[in-house]
Amino acid sequence: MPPLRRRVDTWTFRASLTALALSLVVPVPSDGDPVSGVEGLLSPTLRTQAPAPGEDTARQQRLAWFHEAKYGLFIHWGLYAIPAGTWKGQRIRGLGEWIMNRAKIPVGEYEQLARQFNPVKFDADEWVELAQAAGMKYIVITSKHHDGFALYQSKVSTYDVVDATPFKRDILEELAAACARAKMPLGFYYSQAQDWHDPNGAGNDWDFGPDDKKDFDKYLRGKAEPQVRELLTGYGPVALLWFDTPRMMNVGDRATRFTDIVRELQPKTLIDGRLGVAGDYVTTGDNVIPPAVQTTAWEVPATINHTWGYKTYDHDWKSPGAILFKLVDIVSKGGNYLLNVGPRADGIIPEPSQYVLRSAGAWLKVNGEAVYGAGATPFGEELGEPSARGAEDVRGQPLMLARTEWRITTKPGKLYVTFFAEPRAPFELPAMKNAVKRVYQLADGAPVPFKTEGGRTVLEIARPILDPMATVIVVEIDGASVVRAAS
Ligand code: JFZ
Repeated sequence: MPPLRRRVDTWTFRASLTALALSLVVPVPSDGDPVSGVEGLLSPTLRTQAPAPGEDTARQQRLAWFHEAKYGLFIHWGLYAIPAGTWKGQRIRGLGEWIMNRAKIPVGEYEQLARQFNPVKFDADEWVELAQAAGMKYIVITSKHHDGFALYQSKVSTYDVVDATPFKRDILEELAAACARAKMPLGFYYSQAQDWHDPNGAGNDWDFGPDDKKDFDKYLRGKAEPQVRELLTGYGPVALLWFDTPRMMNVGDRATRFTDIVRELQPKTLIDGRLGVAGDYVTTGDNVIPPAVQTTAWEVPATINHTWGYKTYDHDWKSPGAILFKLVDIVSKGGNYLLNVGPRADGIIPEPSQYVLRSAGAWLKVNGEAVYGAGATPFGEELGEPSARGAEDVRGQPLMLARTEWRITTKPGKLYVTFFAEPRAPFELPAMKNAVKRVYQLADGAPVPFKTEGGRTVLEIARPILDPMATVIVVEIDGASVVRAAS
């Protein structure tokens, strides 16, 4: 594996701080228009009430596989992969999958793309193989994005891959079969509110006028709800439904109608945090990693470059080391990482994103024990510290400065200390009451000498450090979990 150095993205941290600080007090825009600066806000559902007590146990059971999985593959694919960021010779700013909206492309023109959609190189088994090689434990694909085009055969609309394209193959059916063969949980992204193709769907004001003049429930009942039923009845077990941008969903029972459909048809299916009512877990803002441990289940949807849908000219890929730092950072705070690829119009996942995913996957093959099913840090000092000058952010919250040298993840009786840079020697763990039984390098089992000084465990980590990208040291302790001691 090439020892590419991680790049520390301080913007992520600052945005995430704001997100967490704000999430419970500040009204969040009803929509996540990703190009207008709302990145950094948690999805609105974090502000909604806690579920009923009985509901909580059912939810915990549904979430068991999700907590074990930790790392998933997001796939944004649709007609937008054809223009891939350029319309009539103009590069269109913003996200690739938003091109219809950003360029105000009339429905009649955009839907012509369907006639060109012929991804002859699409091979569902190859996509699943990539996810496996990447060490990812679930897949979520766009079944219908905001543009309204479905990647499967729908009976309530002909604007889908089987009825409207020369390809005529049901992509979700093929992917579901490949996932079933590989025992890979599969979930579907579904844009429940925005549908720029339907006259009554939210979001398309250039063809259909303002949203508040539309018969939005006609769209929900005529297209969105039946399509979600189709997804839950035609493709085997659905691991989760990933709703998004809940515009106009907080009226009456609009959001709970979807919850009811999901619970009725597949009670084990997870619901993400962007339906419009609380789902099974919290979805953070895109690419936003919270600054501290979160106790509710949560997931970060994230990009490797800066777009979800493929754009020919976005080459700013994060390195494997940057991805691994984010993954371990997220796991050490109790979350999941849903990392995106945007396949090209021919069905091939861009080579640079494959390289990043496979490289990180090679590391996970050796060090995955520190990630899968692992719990959050019992400490927190390693995550960051408040600015020494007492500075505050724009919202009056203490300004936190991220630390990025190491992270801790946990399993009963074990601490996994992952170093992203060679630590100072000797390295001191934060004080704890537990006795330390054994310390070793995860990758090769080599013992790490240690001693205890005034309640603090001091590790003598070999130099140069085993893997300069990320080295995991396992600390076996007495007792299942850390009992903190005054430092
Ligand atoms: C949404 C979509 O609009 C986008 O195309 C993509 O599918 C992404 C995963 O989700 O964009 C959002 C939604 C919510 C936030 C930001 C971007 N948010 O809450 O910060």
